[in-house]
Amino acid sequence: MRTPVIAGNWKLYKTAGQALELVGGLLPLVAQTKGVEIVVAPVFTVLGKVAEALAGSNIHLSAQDCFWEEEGAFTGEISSTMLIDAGCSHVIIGHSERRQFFGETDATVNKKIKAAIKAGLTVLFCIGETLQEREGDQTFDVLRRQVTQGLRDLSQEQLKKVIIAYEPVWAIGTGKTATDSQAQEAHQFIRGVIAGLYDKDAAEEMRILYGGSVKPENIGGLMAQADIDGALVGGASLKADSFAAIAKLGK
Ligand code: G2H
Repeated sequence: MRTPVIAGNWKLYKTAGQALELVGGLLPLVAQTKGVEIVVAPVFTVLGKVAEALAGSNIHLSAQDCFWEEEGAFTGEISSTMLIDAGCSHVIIGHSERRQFFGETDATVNKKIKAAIKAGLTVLFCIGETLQEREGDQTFDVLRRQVTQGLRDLSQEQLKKVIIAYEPVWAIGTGKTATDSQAQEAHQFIRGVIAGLYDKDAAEEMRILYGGSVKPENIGGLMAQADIDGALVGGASLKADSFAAIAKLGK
């Protein structure tokens, strides 16, 4: 059985005070929520403070990105070891906003995933097609390429530290969610790619999350799909009540 994951990607929101207020509201709401891996991903500058607030709780801390080198002359970057030092157990890598606005490629995603796993982090590895790619009937080619290249050279043992997040770019922050069956079709395809790259056991174990305008109103239908193991939530993770409601609907 795959433990579901509900992860909140706070993106570029929340100053320290706002982040602590959100966590303070969330902690009591999910304290009794069991059988779901709950994760929040604030901005770098508040990681340490949020880590202190989450200590001893059932909420895991994630960063939104990391660099592939451990240290060196790389102005502006943060390494996986530094994220662990700040209290993180997870990191998001390859989010479509990083691919779109910050030059992230399948090759840089692969380097980051390898470095993060080597340091001991669990990776939330994001993939997904754009609207143009979907309309051009390229969805499955794009997903296969992103999975194959992103996971290149990872052993089956290392793969256990990876959670895939399928986020169709056209559904991110737009209010347009993929239908339950569109999402299921993509998730099933991704699981098949993992089976081809590794084996059936690896595919069965892989958690595959859906992301893109997930809300309390649509999480139930998504979670009812056989290959959907949770959600990466943006907008709806910025309020304690909506994120807690989503976490409670995890299978
Ligand atoms: C997709 C998602 C979180 P939202 O980016 O990663 O954001 O739920 O706002 O579409």
